[in-house]
Amino acid sequence: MSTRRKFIKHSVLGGITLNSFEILNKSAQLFEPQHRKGLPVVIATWGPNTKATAAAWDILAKGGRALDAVEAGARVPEADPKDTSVGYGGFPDRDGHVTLDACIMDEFGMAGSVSFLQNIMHPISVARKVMELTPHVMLSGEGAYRFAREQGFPHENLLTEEARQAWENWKLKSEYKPVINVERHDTIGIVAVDQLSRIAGACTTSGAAFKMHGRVGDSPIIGAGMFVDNEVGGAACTGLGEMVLRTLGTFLVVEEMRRGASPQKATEIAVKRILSKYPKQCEEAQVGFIAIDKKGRHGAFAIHQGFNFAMYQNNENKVYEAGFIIPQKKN
Ligand code: SD4
Repeated sequence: MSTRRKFIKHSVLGGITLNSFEILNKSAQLFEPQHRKGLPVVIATWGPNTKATAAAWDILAKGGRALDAVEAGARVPEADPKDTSVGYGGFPDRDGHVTLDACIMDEFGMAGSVSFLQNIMHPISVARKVMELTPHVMLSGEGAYRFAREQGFPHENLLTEEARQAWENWKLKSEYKPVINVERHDTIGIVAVDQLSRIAGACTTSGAAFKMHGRVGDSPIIGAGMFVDNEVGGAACTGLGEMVLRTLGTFLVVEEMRRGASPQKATEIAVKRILSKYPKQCEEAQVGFIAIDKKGRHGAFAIHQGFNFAMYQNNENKVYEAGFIIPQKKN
């Protein structure tokens, strides 16, 4: 792990200036991971999601389909009450409602998505049903809920006591402010390539904590929170969805890989696109991308230091630090 990446010292980068960009452009290739290849492989945003990559690996190792693997992986944090940014236990919006967004994509380029879904623990599985059983890509709100119930998903209260308490505390000031790398977990984006080189991806979240009621982020939007193309590879992301929505970040990552960029370089390009358009917002907000290509090479990059990811490959399930542009402030 320690030899896996060479991190550049960023002490020269006090803030985000034009000079910083020039330095970054020169030094970005130093983040290039020393690639292992090898299929199958599964990669997920955030370290605690080794449990999700393990669930996905159980399927991949037996020769299973990437689509089944990413769905199984995404369901792990969805059911975990301790994970406060996905599914059950997710922090609510400012009115106290847990509202969920998710999307999934298979090796045929088919896609399914749900947004603003309430009281259903596994939005990723509802998204898969939208993909497989309807002529549509996306169902939202009440319609998504009704469809889920018709498909046999139970109605559940997803607001845990811990999340309710956090909401009560938030209401004391009612300040909405993006917080970087909260507890080092967040939205799960997960991408897998199976033994037959089939690529699939999934993304599921309770969205930004204490968001406006009705707000939908990047996570259920194909090409924003997640995108795969079976010819090329796949990407997923986490962080402040508005910045990803405006740049269609994961679509950009996959298109850059199509044009020949390594997964690492492609994630760096997507982060730099965001940084160049919204430098002020980037001082406070985090976005991190993960990517893998059809050969099983991977990459990961974020605006701020502190983004990590889980990857299961060659029988090893490990957590790695992503490359970044802005180093953590020293206290
Ligand atoms: C969103 N990207 O709703 C998601 C949530 C997330 O850090 O990853 N928050 O904006």
